[in-house]
This record gives sequence, C-alpha cells and structure tokens, in this order.
Amino acid sequence: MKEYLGMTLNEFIIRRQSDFKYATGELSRLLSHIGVAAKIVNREVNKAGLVDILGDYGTVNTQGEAQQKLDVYADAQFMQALRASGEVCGIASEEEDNIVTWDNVLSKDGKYIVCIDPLDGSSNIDVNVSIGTIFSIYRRISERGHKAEEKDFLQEGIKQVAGGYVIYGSSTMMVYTTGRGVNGFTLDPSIGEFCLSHPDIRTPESGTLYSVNEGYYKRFDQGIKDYIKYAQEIDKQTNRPYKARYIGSLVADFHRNLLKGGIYIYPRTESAPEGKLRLLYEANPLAFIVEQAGGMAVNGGDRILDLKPNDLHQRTPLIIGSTNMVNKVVEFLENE
Ligand code: P6P
Repeated sequence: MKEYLGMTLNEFIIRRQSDFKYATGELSRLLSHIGVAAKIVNREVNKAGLVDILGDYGTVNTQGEAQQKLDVYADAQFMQALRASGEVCGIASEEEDNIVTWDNVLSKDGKYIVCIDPLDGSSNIDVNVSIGTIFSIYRRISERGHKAEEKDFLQEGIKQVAGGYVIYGSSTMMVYTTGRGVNGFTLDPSIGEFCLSHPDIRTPESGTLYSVNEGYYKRFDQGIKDYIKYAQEIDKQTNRPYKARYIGSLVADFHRNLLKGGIYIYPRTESAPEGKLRLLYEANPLAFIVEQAGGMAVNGGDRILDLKPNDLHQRTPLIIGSTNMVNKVVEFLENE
C-alpha cells in the first residue's frame, strides 16, 4: 500500500474500487461524500473559538445530553452530504431520536444506510480538545424503492460494509475500513484534500497505554478494578506500570491507542449497567476498525461485532484495543 502514499482519498477510493472488480462505485461515492462533509465540519471546528458556534444550542439529544451548537451543525452537514450522495436510504444519528429518511425516488432506491455520531466528545469543544465523527455503513435489508426501515439499522456489526472516524485534532484525519484493512488520510489544508498518510494501519498486540475514567473506580465491577491495579503494578518484564491516558474524547483516545498500542475501557457500572457508549454509531464502527487492524473489541464477555442490536440508541460496555490487553481484562472479569 505504500505505493499509494500521498494519494487523495478520492484517488485511493477509485483505485481500490478498480482493484476489486465487483465494486460498483456506490460505496465509493458515499465515502467521498462523507469526506466532503468532514472537510466542512473541520472548517467550523477549526474556527469554533472565533465565531458564535460554541456552547449549548438550547436543546437536548435523545440521550438527554445538551446539544452543542457544533453538534447540530455537524449533524446537518453529514445529513446533507449523505442525502446528496444518492446512495443512502436512511440515517440513524446520535442527534436524531428516530431514523431519518427522505421521500425522493433517488434516496428510496439507495443501497446503504448510515449510523453516525456527527460530533463525539462535543463537551470538549469549548476547551479545544480533539473531537471526532464516527460512522458505520450497512447494506439495507429492506426492499429498495421504499424508505429505509428500522430493521435496516439493527444489524449485527459484523455486517458493516464500512466503518470509520474523523478526528479533528492537531491535524484532521479520516480513518476507515471496508473490510480490507485500515487506512488513514490526513487533511492537507493547502489543497483541501484528505491524503493517504497511514496506509494499512496495524495496532500492536500489546501496548502500555490504558484509557479509563478512574474517577468512577468505585462503581466498577471487581474485574475492572483488578485490571486497573494490574496496570499500575511495577513489573519491568511486562512493561508495567502502564501509562494512564484518558482525554475524555473517545475518538482521540481510540486513535492514539490504535497507532501506539493500548486499551480503552468504558465498562458497565451500577448506575449505567449498559455502559455509556452507543453500539450502533460508536462501538460497532470502532470495533470493525480495530479488528481489521489486528485488535479486539468486547463488551466484557462478548465480541462487539456479534451483538444483535434491538434499539437505535442502545448502549454497550466497551473494552477495545490491543488484543493481549483486551484478553487480560476479560481474564480478570471471568475470574472476579
Ligand atoms: P466520561 C464523550 O461524551 C464520550 O461519549 C466519549 O467521547 C468519551 O470517551 C466519554 O464519553 C467520556 O465519558 O463519563 O468519562 O466523561
């Protein structure tokens, strides 16, 4: 893949489409539209401090969380781009209570549905911490020529045709997989294009970074507490103690751990028995990416990608990252 270094996202998508003769171009077009929306959102994120786009929008989303103005802006941009692609028959978004469909013929004939968190970590917007967009693409299972139905969105994560994220950080990157490896594209502001900068990303089997909100330590199951203490033990042979790195922005924590090796844990607690993160548009796309990069993602005992969703906004505990580290957490949970 190194021969493609520097290639723009669109050039790469087209090249990869030709590499796989069965590809018909719809997914390529859809991914390109997501890239355009990401560039538009990036423009606003990068100047958020300068224009009246910070702070609360005055409404709450389906989770009862105050919607930040940029959340609502990002949701609108991705909705518009996905509709314009003509390949999408419906969207499930963190910012929308129900699935979004459109009445026009082109959309009703769309082959794909998209689950999206338009701007995750948005509580960090006002303090200039990296935030992200997370998306997941499936083939519809309902009949084409009609609006998307909820069953299109309640498919197991293993049926994703693409999963990806955009991180709006020190640089803006789009990282995605279509099941043939993971590739990262960095936005080159001088040409306004995402260019291939991280071909064929592989995550280390082991790492020395662990990401968990230790402020909730007392609420965790014993197995999670035991793992945190294990991570803090002094043991040169296994490179412990690990380093605690928790930004409070899932995409930022996940991206760092993906590249360097590490684990992100948002477990169940007594007060949140299903955890905090959402299955459809947070856990599943990141689980698809991490597995394609050689890592692992579970809810504690089960593989995230095998979970059968029963609600658009259902939550799931998430333990994701380097395989040896995820297996160690599972071991502690099984022996608690
Ligand atoms: P806590 C942001 O709200 C988010 O969904 C993720 O981006 C982040 O990792 C997590 O919640 C932080 O949650 O409870 O530790 O503040």
